[in-house]
Amino acid sequence: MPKIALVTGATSGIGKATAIALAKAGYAIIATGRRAERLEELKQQIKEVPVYNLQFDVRDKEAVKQAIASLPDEWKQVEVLVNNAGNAHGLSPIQDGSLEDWDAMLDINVKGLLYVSHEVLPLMQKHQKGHIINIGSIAGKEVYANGNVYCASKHAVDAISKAMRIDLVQQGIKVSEVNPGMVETEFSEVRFKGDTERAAAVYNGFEPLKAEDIADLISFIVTRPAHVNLAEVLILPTAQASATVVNKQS
Ligand code: NDP
Ligand code: 8X3
Repeated sequence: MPKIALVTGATSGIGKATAIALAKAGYAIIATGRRAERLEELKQQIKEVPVYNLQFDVRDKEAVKQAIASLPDEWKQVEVLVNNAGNAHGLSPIQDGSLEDWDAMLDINVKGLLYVSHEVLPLMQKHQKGHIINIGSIAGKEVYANGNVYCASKHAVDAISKAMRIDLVQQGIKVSEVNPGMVETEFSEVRFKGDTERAAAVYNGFEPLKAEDIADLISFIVTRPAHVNLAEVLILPTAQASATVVNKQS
């Protein structure tokens, strides 16, 4: 069995592109997400290495526990964990926010990342080796109007990543945080609850990042020599200078 990478949220966007890129880099892939048919399609698409699918909702800690425990022994030596599953839900001033949206963002982006890490870390600790890549965001470095709870969830990912790095350094486990700016994926469709026109408008007038750009970066990060850790990377489209400053042409 080649080295193993587990990617959460591999059914779409950054996670899917990362699974494909890491497979090209020679990693066997554990692909996770809720949409089983998308996981199956990905498995068919990746020809280079073995792929193992785990379908679960990262919000459900029992399901996370059971899914990781169910891995066959030959799949248990996970070397790379990409904590990618997450989304924004809504874009409203705090006074108009929806409790369901707030729960979704904090439960998925923060608690989901913790639940998955909690189950995978013992597998890494056993071998005193591993690399966790947490997908944060520019929204974890800055806040912007109406981004309130999404920004809070990504600031939490930033804090958790720094804390993980401190707690795991004695065990030889690397922790990296990748903080993208605007990437055209299903992200805005989810944020705007299926309003594809509003979602597409987010990326009008400039060239956003592609999921593959983030996947390339993750592939680069995990293939550095053992003594090198790219601890934090902010990656932006050329047209983006900050969370709110974008050079739009139209
Ligand atoms: P997508 O909507 O394209 O992908 C989100 C992925 O997360 C899907 O595979 C989805 O799988 C998974 N996911 C969502 N909720 C759950 C859940 N409850 N349980 C399990 N899996 C879940 O968006 P992106 O690829 O853009 O987003 C990936 C990460 O990148 C997120 O953490 C996002 O915050 C971050 N990010 C995105 C940016 C962007 O501009 N696009 C910029 C900065 C960061 P499924 O629905 O099948 O469960
Ligand atoms: C996604 C990037 O700027 O839409 O994390 O919040 S942004």
